[in-house]
Amino acid sequence: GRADIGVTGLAVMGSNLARNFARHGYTVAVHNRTKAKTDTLLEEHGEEGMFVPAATAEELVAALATPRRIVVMVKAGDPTDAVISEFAPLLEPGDMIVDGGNAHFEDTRRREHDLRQKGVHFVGAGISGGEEGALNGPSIMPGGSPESYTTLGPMLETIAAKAKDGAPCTTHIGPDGAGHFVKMVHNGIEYADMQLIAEAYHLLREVAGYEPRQIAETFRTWNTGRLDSYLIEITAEVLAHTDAATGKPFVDVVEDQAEQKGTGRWTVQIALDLGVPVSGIGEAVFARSLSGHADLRAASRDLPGPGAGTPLTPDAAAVFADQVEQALYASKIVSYTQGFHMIQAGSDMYDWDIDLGRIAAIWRGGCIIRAAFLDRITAAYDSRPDLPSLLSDKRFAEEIGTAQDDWRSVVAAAVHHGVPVPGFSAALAYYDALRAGRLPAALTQAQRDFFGAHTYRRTDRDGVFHTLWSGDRSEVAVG
Ligand code: NBP
Repeated sequence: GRADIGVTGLAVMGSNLARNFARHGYTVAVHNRTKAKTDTLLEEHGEEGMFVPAATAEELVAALATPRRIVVMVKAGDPTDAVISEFAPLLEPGDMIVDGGNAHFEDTRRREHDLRQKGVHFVGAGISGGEEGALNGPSIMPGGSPESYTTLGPMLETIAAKAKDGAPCTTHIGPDGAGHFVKMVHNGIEYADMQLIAEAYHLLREVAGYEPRQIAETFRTWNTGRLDSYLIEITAEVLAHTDAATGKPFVDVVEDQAEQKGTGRWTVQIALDLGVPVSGIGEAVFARSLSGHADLRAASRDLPGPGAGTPLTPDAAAVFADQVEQALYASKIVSYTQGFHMIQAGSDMYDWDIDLGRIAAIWRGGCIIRAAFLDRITAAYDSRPDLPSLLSDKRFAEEIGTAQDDWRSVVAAAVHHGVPVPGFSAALAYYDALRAGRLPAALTQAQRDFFGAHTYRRTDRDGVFHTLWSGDRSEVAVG
C-alpha cells in the first residue's frame, strides 16, 4: 500500500476532508459503506489529487502505507463503533484510527482505551467549520497519545485553516477524550454566541425599532471593530437577505423554532457534572428548547406584558444600538470566561494538561466561532498562563468595566420592554455574583442546615457545625 491516509465515510464531511488531503498532495484511499458515494467522489473530484478507491475495509487497509492512518467520518454513536469494530481486526500495532465525527468525549475515552490494548492509536479529533471548513481548512482538535500527533500532526497542520498570522488551526489538545471535549465546549460557546447575537437583534428590532436591513448595517459596522467574527458577519448577510417568494425580510419568513443536534446540550450536562457554571451556554440551550414549544407559546400569547411605549427617536435609537454593542461584547467575554473555565475543569478532572491559550489560538480560523476576539484570549493566557479566569485578565476587566453601565442599561431596557434577554442577563448575573463580597449562599447553607442538618462552616472559625434548630438552637461542632 502507498496511500498516506485513508478516509472512510464519504458523506459531505468525509469527502470534503478527503479532497482537502488530496489537494495538499497526499495520496488518499477512500471508502464508504455504500460504494456509490466512493464512485461519485472519484467521478466528480477525482482529478483534484491522488485518490485510491476501496470497495471494502480490507481494500482500504491494503491500500495504506504503514503505519496506517484511517480517518473515520461517519455518524457519531453506534455507526462509529460499527466502523471501528470492522477495521480494528485488520490493523496492526502502531496503526491509527482518527475519529473526526462529533463523538461524545466519554465514548472517545472508551474507544481509545480499548484500542490501546491492541497497540492501535485512537485519535478523537473534533473538527469544526462545517462542510466548507472540511474542504478549505477546518479547525481541528485532535486528542490521543503525543506519539500519535508526531506523525498525524503535520498532516493535520497542512490541511487545517490558517490564522491571520499563518499559524495552523490545530494542535495536540491532550490525551484520549481531550479533543472531543474541547470540540464540545467549542460548540457550547457557539450556542452562547448565537444566542447573544439573537438577543442583540431582538433588542434592536423591538426597542430601537430598526428594520432587518438597518440591523444588518449595524452588524456590519460592529464587524469592523472588536466584535469582528464569522458569526457577526453571517448575521449581517442573513438580515440583509430578502425572501424571493414574498419580498419580505428573509428572517421574517423563517419559523421561529430553533433546533439542535445535541452538542450544546452535552456541554451543559457535563458542566453540571463538573460543577462549572456555564449559565450562558445553559440559557442558549434552554432558549432554543423554549422556542420549540409551540403549543406552550400559543397558550401563553395573551399573558399581560408592558405597553408598547413611545418609539425611540433616531438619535436615541443610535445611542441604544451602541449600548447594545457594549452589552454584547461584555456578555461575550463572560461566555468565553465560562467556556474556558469548563475546559480547565475538564483538563483537571481527566489530567489532560490542556493549554488554554493554544485552544483560543486554534479557534482563530476555520471554525464557526472564529473571531478577532480570540487573539485577545491567546494574549491573556500568554501573558499569564495560570490566569484563574479570563475576567482576571487586566484588559478584559478594563473593557468590561467600561461596558458595564451600558450593559446594565440594556438589560434594564429589555426588562422594561418585555424583551427576553436570558443570555445578556445571565452573563451580567454571573459577573455580579463573582464581584460580590458576600453571596446569599450563606443563607442557603443555613436553610440546608435547618431542614436537613447538612451543616455549615463559619467565617470566624475552622470546623463544621450544626445548629440544633428544633432543640435549643445551640451550636454543635460536627466530626
Ligand atoms: P453523517 O453524519 O450524515 O453520516 C453519514 C455517513 O455515515 C455515511 O458515510 C454513511 O454511510 C455512514 N454510516 C452510517 Br450513517 N452508519 C454506518 C455504519 N453502520 N457503518 C458504516 N458507515 C455508516 O455525515 P456528515 O454530515 O458528513 O458528518 C460526519 C461526521 O462529522 C458526523 O459525526 C458529524 O457529526 C460530524 N460533523 C459534521 C459537521 C457538518 O457540518 N455536517 C461538522 C462537524 C462535524 P452510507 O453512505 O453507507 O450510508
